[in-house]
Amino acid sequence: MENTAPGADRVDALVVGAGLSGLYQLYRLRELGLRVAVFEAGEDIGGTWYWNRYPGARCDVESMSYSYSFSPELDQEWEWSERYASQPEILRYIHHVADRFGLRGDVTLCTRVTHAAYDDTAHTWRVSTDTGRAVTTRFLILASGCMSVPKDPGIPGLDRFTGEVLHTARWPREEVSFTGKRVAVVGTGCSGVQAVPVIAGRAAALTVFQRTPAYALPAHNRPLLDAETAELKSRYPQFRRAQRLSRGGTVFEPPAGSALAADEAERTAAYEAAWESGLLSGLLRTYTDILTDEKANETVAEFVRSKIRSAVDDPETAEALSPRTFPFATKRPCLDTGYYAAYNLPHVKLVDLRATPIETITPRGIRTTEGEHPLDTIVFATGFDALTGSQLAIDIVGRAEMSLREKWADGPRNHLGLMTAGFPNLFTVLGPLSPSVLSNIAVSLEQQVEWITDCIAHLNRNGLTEIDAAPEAEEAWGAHVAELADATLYPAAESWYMGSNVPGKPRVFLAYTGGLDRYRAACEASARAGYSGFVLSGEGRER
Ligand code: N01
Repeated sequence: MENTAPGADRVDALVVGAGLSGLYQLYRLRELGLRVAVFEAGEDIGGTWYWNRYPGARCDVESMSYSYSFSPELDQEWEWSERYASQPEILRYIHHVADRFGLRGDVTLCTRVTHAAYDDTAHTWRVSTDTGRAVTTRFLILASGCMSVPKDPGIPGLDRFTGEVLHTARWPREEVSFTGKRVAVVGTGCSGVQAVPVIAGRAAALTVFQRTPAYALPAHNRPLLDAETAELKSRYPQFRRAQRLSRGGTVFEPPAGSALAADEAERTAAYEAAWESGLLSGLLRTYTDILTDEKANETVAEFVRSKIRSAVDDPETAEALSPRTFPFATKRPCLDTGYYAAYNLPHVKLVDLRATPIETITPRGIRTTEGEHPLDTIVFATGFDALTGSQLAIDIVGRAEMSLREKWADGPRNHLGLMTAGFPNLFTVLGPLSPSVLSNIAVSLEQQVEWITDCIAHLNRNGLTEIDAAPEAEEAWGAHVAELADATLYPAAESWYMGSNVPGKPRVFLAYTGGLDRYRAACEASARAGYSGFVLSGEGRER
């Protein structure tokens, strides 16, 4: 009897991860009639939205944009309750999709892929897991997330702490009580910025340990009105099409003109309107040169600092919260609800780690150069080994015993962010050197999943066994991605975009800044040309 997924030891395609990308990849490959298995490390599906269930977790792209577009029926039947969906609501949506399209049956939970080795003779991948499963697959698709490996905070003494330790990206499923507790949040990126006001509302005392302040913009979140939902639904197909053709996966009027060409009053009015819009990219969309010209960027940076000064009562705290060491948006800005106002509460305190660094964690709290802060709970919001972390966490060995970890020792190399030479039939969704984190990932992931699905269909139709990135195309793509990034201010920041948040990680800009529209065109052009930039081989035909 033929084996079938998920219990099978032989499948046509193995997908790593059952988040938004992995589930859609499963749906698409099943449509091709393939036997597909999905392995998911978590106890349930949902990926990012399963793991990041910290208080305040919420999407920073509007709900009606940040959702699958592949099913017009799904678009019509699902009702979002808020402008920006909370983590529980997004997880409910993912569960709804999985049930509606019957996806759960092919997902094996609590199973982490640990090794994958390519058999150059059989043209298959041999994949093994932490549960002792071994599966042979023709295609291996890493949908393991662009931010799914939490970064070790690397602070000495942590194992001695006698209180509770939590990480925003590994939040427990059971309720965490902060009542009556002295709580620390370490880290002030988007996760910390979202968690701080909610924890402040529950804890007896909250101390925020900040190394680098963020630019946080107000979400102006609110319930969605029935009328606005109905209006967008009445034109959802056109809206979805516009999203797909857009630069970042969201629909907006492109900016016109330089910030420096505008006079101050005009500029301030534009920034005020953007601030009031509650859109993460509102300020970036005001002028064309915010991300390319330091002086233009500084006008926005100073505008945000002025907002911080007016929101925070204590001038010293306001100054400590004001970012000055990197240009606006060269680290991802945060969308917040009540972040700065939280610092006006009497039981909320900011510790500026630039002035008083952490020396160690003690059994009772955190000791900085200023003294010990006694604590009951420490919440680490210290981020991720982004973009390459989840791929390199798996010991992947391609042709000629080449390991991915060795190949990427100086930074990721691939063609179109999809395949890396020497690792045939291995695809990545939302991986490095693609628009991923610089776009609405709901739109990006659909584009990549559809490209991968079409590619596999093409191989099968033509009796081909393998596709691999061509080394020269990969070199050219890497150079193109770097050249575009170097023309922006992004490399000026130490950020997870640059890999520089993880000690020892190569400092390379990890995403494609050219826009999703341009990227999509490059992917489509390659496919139209019979997958130019890739080497296809097999009995059917060879080139
Ligand atoms: O992580 P981060 P994040 N001691 O890396 C600090 C997405 N996201 O989880 O900057 C003390 O941005 C670190 O300081 P520094 C979004 O794309 C989206 O917050 O390295 N501090 C920084 O302040 C986002 O960009 C949403 O000096 C330490 C913080 O920890 C990405 O995820 C919500 C430290 C880490 O910030 C990552 O965000 C949440 C140490 N040892 C996240 N190590 C949405 O709204 C690190 N830090 C969809």
